[in-house]
Amino acid sequence: MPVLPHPSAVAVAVAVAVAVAVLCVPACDPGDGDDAAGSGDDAATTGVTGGQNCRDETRDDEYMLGLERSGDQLTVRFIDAVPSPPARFDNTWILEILDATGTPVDDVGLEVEPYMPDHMHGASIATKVTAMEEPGQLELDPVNLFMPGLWEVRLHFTMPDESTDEVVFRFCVDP
Ligand SMILES: [Cu+2]
Repeated sequence: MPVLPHPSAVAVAVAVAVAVAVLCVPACDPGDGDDAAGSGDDAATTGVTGGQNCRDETRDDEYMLGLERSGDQLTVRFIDAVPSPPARFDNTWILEILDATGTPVDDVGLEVEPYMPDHMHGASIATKVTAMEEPGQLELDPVNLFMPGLWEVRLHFTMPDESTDEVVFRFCVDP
């Protein structure tokens, strides 16, 4: 008998949570004037959804030409990005791959994995990687960032000796 109230209490709590989540969609708009209540809702919603608002995103890289990120062995540098900065849907990037001494590297394999950490999904459109004439430069096309929010573009490298390295760029794309 004492067990009965618990499931119904849980059901009520879930129903309230769902109602709050639904109500939060318009209420969490950054234009909402109620700062005290609004900012709390914004923070919670941004964490869960990955953020509809890149202005508030702090985990992303600040895009610029020459932006570099390194793995254990390799450094990757942006030579070009179209569009610039990276944006929603299809992107074309030219990246330069450098070894630890800063020398361009040509003989690496690269698999590109766009991933949304907040939603735990990738992109279904595969990125084609083409070697450019310039030493160490690769064209990635398309890098498909189809959904607004924070994307990690994970670059999985395979070295000639079969060892692997990973370099990650993080970009938030607006709707
Ligand atoms: Cu997503």
